[in-house]
Amino acid sequence: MWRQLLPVGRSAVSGGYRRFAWTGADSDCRAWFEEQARGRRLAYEVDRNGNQWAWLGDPARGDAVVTGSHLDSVPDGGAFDGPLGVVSAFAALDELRRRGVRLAKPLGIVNFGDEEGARFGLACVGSRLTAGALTVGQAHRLTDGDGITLPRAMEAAGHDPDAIGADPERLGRIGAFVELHVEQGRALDLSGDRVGIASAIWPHGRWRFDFRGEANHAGTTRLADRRDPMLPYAETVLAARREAELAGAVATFGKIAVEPNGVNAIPSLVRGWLDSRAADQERLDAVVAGVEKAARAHAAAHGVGLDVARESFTPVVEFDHALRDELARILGSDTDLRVPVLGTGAGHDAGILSGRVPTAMLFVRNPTGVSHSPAESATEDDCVAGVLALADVLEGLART
Ligand code: HGY
Ligand code: MN
Ligand code: MN
Ligand code: MN
Repeated sequence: MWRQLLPVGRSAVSGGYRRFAWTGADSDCRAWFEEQARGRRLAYEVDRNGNQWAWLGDPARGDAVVTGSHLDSVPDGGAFDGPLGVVSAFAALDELRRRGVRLAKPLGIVNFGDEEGARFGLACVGSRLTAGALTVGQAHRLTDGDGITLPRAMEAAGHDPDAIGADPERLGRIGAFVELHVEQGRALDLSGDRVGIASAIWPHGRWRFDFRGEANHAGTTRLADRRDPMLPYAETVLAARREAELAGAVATFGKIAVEPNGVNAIPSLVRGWLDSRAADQERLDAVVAGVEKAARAHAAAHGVGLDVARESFTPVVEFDHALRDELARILGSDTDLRVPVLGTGAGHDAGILSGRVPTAMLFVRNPTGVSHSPAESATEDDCVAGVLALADVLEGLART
């Protein structure tokens, strides 16, 4: 199963993945999901927002136990971020069938669309739409780097963009959602454990910094006559690192757009995106305020204009304590598996659903700790431990 998915959207050069929402690679991933569902005689459907669902039992009965994750990726992403959760969901179902478990509740497997937001700039579009955390109007205005809007991209992939919208009835039928995900960090590697349970997702967001200067000739414009936006941008990137260190948080300027983007032209515009995350809101606010203050001072010093806009924000997510404790109880009975509880700075669909549906996450050890990179890794043994832990959890939550 895993091997069939591996080649989809993979670069022969870097070994990284490029599976952007509503592209050919995304369609191939969706075809794989449908094949896995139908091959297991599961009821298959695509919801109004393009998320894919596979059901054992009728979800209309309610109190369903659902597991899954996403199949899309960041540019040049790793093999496990997202797909491990979806593959493990199907493998855990296979394990329940092997055990002969009789389920008292409907069991669902989901692939949430566009979790990474790599194409349209907003993470978790499929789950946000379903949860009503993104309006139809906001979604229709999402546009990719080539000026293609989300509705047009959906339509080109054969999905009706006018059908999108909140789906409270669907969420109302879910009694528990458990997302298994490769750990994006080294906590399990350092603690020597194969599997962990998530306690919380840090508050995090994305801010856009537009530095507006004056395009001019790189060879003939005296330094004193320049209004070069690249300079305050560079100083702001360094300021972000200092602010993050001060607050014990993280801050990243990982994406930049330059106009006119010519080697021999002083830019007219430098657009940079800040991704910042912290263990609590106070620290996050301190980082963003500090970066914005520094950016305004540096822009003014270079005679450059500055606009700052918050593009997305996700408040802290404390996962459902009762469900988290239930997972710990279920897994705790599995004597040879210690299962620590850990927080994360990574956003997930589980974070979006949390608060609307009892939600929990399981993490599988990543020996490199690296993610959003081809170097992301997980050993076969740890992946199997993750599948067995997920099967235990699903059995414990859905059994007669
Ligand atoms: O950005 C994130 O934290 C997630 O991987 N989408
Ligand atoms: Mn990711
Ligand atoms: Mn992910
Ligand atoms: Mn996720």
